[in-house]
Amino acid sequence: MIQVLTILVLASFGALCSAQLNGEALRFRLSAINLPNCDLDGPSDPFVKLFSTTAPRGGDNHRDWEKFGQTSVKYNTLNPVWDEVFVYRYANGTNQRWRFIVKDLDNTWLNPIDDHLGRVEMNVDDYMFQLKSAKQNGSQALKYISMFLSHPIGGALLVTPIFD
Ligand SMILES: [Ca+2]
Ligand SMILES: [Ca+2]
Repeated sequence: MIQVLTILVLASFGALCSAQLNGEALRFRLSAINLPNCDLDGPSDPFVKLFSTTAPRGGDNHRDWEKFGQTSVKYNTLNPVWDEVFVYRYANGTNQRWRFIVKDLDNTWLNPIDDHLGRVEMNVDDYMFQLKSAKQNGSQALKYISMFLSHPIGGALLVTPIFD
C-alpha cells in the first residue's frame, strides 16, 4: 500500500514538474477602451486586478482564484494604457482561466469603496488559439486580443501580447 502511494505521489509530482517545464511564459500588457465613468468630479481612475484558476468550469468558488498581478492606477481616464508587463506561465490543456477585474480607485473620506468598472473571463487556451490564428493570418494584423467587459456591460479590455 505504501509503495502504491509513493508511486502515486511521484507520478503526480512528475506531472506537475513536466507541466511547469513545458509551460510557456506569456508576456502581455493591458489597456482598456470606453470604460464606464463612476466619478462625479471627472473620469474614473481605473486599475486592474489579475486572477487565474485551473479549477474545472472556471471555479465557482472564490478561493479557487489566485491573484497574479495588479496594474498601477491611471487617473482621470476612460481609455487607460497600463505600462506594466505581466508574465503568465501557460500550460496547454490544464484548464487555465483568467479573470480580470477593473476597478475605479476612490478611497476618499466620502467615498471609501472603489467602484467596480467591469470584469472579463477567458480560457487561456482560447487566448492562445486566437493568438495563433492571428499570427497565421499575418502577424502585422495582431495588435491585441479584445475582451468585452461585463458586470456591468461597457467597454473592453485589450490584452497586447509581447513577443521576443
Ligand atoms: Ca468612483
Ligand atoms: Ca475615482
